[in-house]
Amino acid sequence: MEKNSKNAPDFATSRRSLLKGSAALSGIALAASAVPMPVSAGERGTAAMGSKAEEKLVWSACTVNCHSRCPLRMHVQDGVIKYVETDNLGDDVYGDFHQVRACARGRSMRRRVYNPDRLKYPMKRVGKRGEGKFKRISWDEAFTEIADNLQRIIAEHGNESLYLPFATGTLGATVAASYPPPRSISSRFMNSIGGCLGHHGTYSYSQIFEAIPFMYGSNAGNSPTDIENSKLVVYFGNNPAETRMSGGGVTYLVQQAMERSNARMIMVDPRYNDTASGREGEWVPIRPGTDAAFVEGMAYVMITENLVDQAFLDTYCVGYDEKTLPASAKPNAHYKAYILGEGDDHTAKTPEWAAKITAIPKETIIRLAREIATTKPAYICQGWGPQRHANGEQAARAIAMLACLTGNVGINGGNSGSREGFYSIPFVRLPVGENPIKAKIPIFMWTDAVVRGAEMTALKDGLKGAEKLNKPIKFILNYAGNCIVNQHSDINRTLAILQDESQCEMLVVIDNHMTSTAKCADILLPDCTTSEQADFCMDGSAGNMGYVIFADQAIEPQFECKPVYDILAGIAEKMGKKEVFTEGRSQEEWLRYLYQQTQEKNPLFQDISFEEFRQRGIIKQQDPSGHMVAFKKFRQDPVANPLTTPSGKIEVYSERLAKIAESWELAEGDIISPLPIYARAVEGFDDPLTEKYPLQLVGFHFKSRVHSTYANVDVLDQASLQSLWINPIDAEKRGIKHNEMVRIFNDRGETRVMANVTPRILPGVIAMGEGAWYTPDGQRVDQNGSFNVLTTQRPSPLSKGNPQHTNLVEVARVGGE
Ligand SMILES: Nc1nc2c(c(=O)[nH]1)N[C@H]1C(S)=C(S)[C@@H](COP(=O)(O)OP(=O)(O)OC[C@H]3O[C@@H](n4cnc5c(=O)[nH]c(N)nc54)[C@H](O)[C@@H]3O)O[C@H]1N2
Ligand SMILES: Nc1nc2c(c(=O)[nH]1)N[C@H]1C(S)=C(S)[C@@H](COP(=O)(O)OP(=O)(O)OC[C@H]3O[C@@H](n4cnc5c(=O)[nH]c(N)nc54)[C@H](O)[C@@H]3O)O[C@H]1N2
Ligand code: SF4
Ligand SMILES: [Mo]
Repeated sequence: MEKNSKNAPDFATSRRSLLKGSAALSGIALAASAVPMPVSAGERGTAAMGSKAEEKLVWSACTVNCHSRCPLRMHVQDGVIKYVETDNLGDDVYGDFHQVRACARGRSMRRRVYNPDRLKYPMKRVGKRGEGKFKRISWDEAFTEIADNLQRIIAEHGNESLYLPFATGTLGATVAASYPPPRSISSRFMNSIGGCLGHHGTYSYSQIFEAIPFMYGSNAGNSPTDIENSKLVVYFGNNPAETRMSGGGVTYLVQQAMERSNARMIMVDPRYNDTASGREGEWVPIRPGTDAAFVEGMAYVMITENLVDQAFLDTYCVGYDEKTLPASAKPNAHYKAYILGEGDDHTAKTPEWAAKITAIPKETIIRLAREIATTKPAYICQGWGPQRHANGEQAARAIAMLACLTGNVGINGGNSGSREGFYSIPFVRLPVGENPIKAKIPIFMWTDAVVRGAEMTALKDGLKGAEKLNKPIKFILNYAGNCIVNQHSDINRTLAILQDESQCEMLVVIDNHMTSTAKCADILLPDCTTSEQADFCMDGSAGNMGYVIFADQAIEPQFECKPVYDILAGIAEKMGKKEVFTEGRSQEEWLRYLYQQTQEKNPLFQDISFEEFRQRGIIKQQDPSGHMVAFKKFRQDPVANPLTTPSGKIEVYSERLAKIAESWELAEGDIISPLPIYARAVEGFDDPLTEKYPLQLVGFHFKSRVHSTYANVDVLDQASLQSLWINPIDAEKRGIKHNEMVRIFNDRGETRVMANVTPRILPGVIAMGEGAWYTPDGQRVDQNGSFNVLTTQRPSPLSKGNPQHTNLVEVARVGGE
């Protein structure tokens, strides 16, 4: 029986049936507080006062991976969510316990819960993988089929052939967390049946997280609230107005802090992004993948004009000049020699040199070098755009080098050049047990592990924890992720791999919606949404304010959906592992248990009972140590408080990287350098492939969705349409007009979308939001601006991460040649 369906509101309008760009819909702003509702203002008032007996108010949350987490106050009547509000607690004063107000996506949660794409009951595939043909089965049949296959595959290939891919749909949850493995319910399940192949890195920040610790020992950054002490904010590819949108996010804090300090903002980005637009700062358009060359051009000016912070470089760094160069390095292998043209390449990194690579005029490079060197403190910070590239590890370290050259590390108002830091409240998480399998693949290389797992090695493929793999991946459990198809690179390659069923023998998908990954499942299981179960939600990036949300159950499970906890317990039971998995607890009992453990460890919660927390909905706390200042103690006393690098100092020259560069088997064109310097990118602006595909295509994380989640919510799609940003110069060359449909293509695939002809993007570069749902036409041509038909599965050199912003393509009018 499809229970509850009779009460559900009718959101059956398909996202594609609304006319794109129609005047009637263009007025829907992302700031709109709620979806169009069959509830009058009067009724809302009554509901809020609670005088209608049948209406209840339940605190829930949006737990997706946007790096915020927002409380949603669900108004429920007759078992149906009638409307959605958000945090209304606190004075909303900056520096105090400000409100964690949800963005328009979270406020449209009803349209995700009551979506026509909702999965209703367990299903088994009957067509080809990806075709989306299924038959309905019972939960018992599903559990048996999965357990039988797991037992067979474990017997034949061992637990190393089982895999959990990147899957961040419920990253913010606690019992139902889908990621990361040390906290996720799916790894608790795997560990209770003997473990699985592990992974390292993430699609978010593989390159920077691998690279920057070679310099600093960690990735720490100052909290954005510390900008109130800054004179200058220098952002490289950082766009909090779109990627940290809510009251729990960074954008509000940055605005408030900049108002206090009156700091100027310099935005280095190929796009005039939403964070820069409308401000009095400066947009520095840059060719994708060339940030390191920009830093070098500025370093040349700073060195030759005596503007570097020499005392800082001498005291805190290794390898800036000959004085601190490690003995193992060649005498001219230091940073200063490289910049001045005294290194092995005999090329001075002059502003003229940098201008040719970056497309930033040399006068701008000189002017900005002087400004950044002399305006202190400067908050130098990068988003993860510059590092999601084929040469992203080098770019990330190079940007951090700018913070070292100017001595901005370890001080209030400065930053390490890494991404912002944030505070989260210590809270006891779901224990996941131990994974006995130690081998870890780079997270981005799972398709290779399916095809040639047994050939993968540490030196060639970046494995950690083992020299080589013994088995390819044979079984994938994909819970709350769309990174099998939509979010992984080169969709056409992935689909071809999956369609050979002798390779990956079973793919189990647990989701709420019929996504492109779900269409490939062998067994497809319908999960409850966050609104249909109780959990804790935490770890938003709210600068120096942490918070935890009690995300209670607002409505009954829809249709035949079950919470993931019960789903995995059901499979574990068939394998004789139920007790190991559940330890005899229900989901509610786990919540009570984790809360009790937290109360014992964290005084903040001691006087708040579980039931009080449930009523209160959200608990906030300021970082007890004020603004986070990365490497503050090291700056104060580098001898007493060394970094965790081998030398204890900031390693401008890294001996460890020198060794890796020598010993690893790198693919042709891959560069790992001991210095934080520019490396050419395979498929970069000067790749010979530009003769065929002359445009650089960058991606960005888009306000109308969180990756592919919320992408099937019609009003969000209409509020901010998927489009291709293209400069008028490039559009004119191709006869492309604004709002006209275009084809974007390369050897890997093709997608179609509307052109947004705009001067907000550098000529020679085009950009498109990532995450739109893959919608093929049967001929491998995507019809919906789905990014990953164009991206490559060739990993970056050091972290073997996803270079999804490095792509060469061509664009043409649909119907043109
Ligand atoms: N081209 C390109 N590709 C990219 C990126 C890029 O910049 N460019 N970015 C990469 C990055 S940084 C990331 S983090 C990844 C993100 O990739 P994913 O982790 O795959 O994120 P989503 O696309 O949001 O997919 C989340 C899935 O979880 C499901 N879901 C949501 N809530 C629930 C729930 O309560 N229960 C269950 N069972 N399922 C739920 C959603 O329906 C959706 O299918 O994408 C990567 N892919
Ligand atoms: N609304 C929304 N918010 C999100 C997400 C979402 O999908 N939607 N995803 C969340 C997740 S999981 C993540 S990992 C983060 C992603 O956070 P980021 O990785 O920081 O976001 P991006 O939009 O990929 O990149 C930021 C900016 O970098 C620019 N950029 C690209 N290449 C280069 C380059 O070579 N140099 C320079 N200087 N700039 C470059 C892009 O144009 C973009 O404006 O966002 C999170 N927040
Ligand atoms: S998408 Fe992110 S910012 Fe928006 S409501 Fe959800 S958690 Fe908050
Ligand atoms: Mo991410």
